[in-house]
Amino acid sequence: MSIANVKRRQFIVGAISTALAALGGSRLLPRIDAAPPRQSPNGHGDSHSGGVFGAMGEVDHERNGFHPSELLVDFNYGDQVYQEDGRTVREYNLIAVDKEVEIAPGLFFPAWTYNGRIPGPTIRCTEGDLLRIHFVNAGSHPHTIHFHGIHAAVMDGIPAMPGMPFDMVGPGMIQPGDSFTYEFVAEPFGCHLYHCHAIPLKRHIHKGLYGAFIVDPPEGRPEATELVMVMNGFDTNFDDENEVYAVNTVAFAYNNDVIPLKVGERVRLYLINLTEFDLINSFHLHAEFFDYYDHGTTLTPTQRRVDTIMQCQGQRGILEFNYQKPGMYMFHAHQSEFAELGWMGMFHVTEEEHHGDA
Ligand SMILES: [Cu+2]
Repeated sequence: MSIANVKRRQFIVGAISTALAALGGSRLLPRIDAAPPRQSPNGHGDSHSGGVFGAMGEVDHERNGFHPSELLVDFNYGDQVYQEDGRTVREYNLIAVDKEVEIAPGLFFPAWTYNGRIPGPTIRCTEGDLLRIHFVNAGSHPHTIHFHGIHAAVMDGIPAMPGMPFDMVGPGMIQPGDSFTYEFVAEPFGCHLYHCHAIPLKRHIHKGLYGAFIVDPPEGRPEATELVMVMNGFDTNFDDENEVYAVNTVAFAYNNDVIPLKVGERVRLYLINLTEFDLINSFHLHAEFFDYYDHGTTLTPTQRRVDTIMQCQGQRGILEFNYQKPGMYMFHAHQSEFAELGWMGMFHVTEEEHHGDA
């Protein structure tokens, strides 16, 4: 890590700590009044209040065009759905657009996006459905969509190789202004992802061209409150290291808008790692344990009663848990640096119904 990087990171952490010292966490408190006290009894923060993570100011979610609380529960089952030859067909429209996204208060990132949001739409279907994904490249660079799953090479969304025929590698990079329809049968069931596979790959992924791809088993899964979290990071000075980390893009989003849960309700969390530049990312749940389904491709857990899992880039899985006691519970990357730079949030567990609102 260069000295410039250290300074950059120190600046961001410093800004966060300073902000909290100034706010004393008070901005958080009105929204989380059932939380344990986080400030000194006189209502003013003391010098230790930097122990609460957060960020100064507010991200303008309206300007971004998406809200992290909505991304959690926004499942796209198809822009058009119909039957064809005895099979369910789901059509989706994905458009690559360049867009400046505010990833922390006042910090704007020149992103490349699918449909103007990071992560892109959560594509959801059932195993065996036929998917038609209409891709339009309205961005300034060539892009593709590469889906994780089982499909023909021609639909794999990789760059074309010199001399290779179309039926071996497909259309290759979709140039600005061009379009292509990816079509395949959704399999296997699981928690998957899609991303741009244009070259240089790390730049195209890191810029924001990725999303969750959830394929439900034909028999479904037990009823649960379902959430999607895509772990990501942002290299704001383009030195191949991240300065900001998050789930669903906005640093500390779920500190500012805590995620309401009900005591005893089953929570199913689709977790996907799309962090570039760092070898692994992780998820740690406070004060509870979860079952984990690696890649989501099984109906029985691949790990039971763990409170931390790690994922390399592209790895993903399903967490299932339920909180037994009301309270405010943290979740975050267990790389402390990631947590302090934005990748942490809170579950607010109460006895009350929250009507599925996140
Ligand atoms: Cu791309």
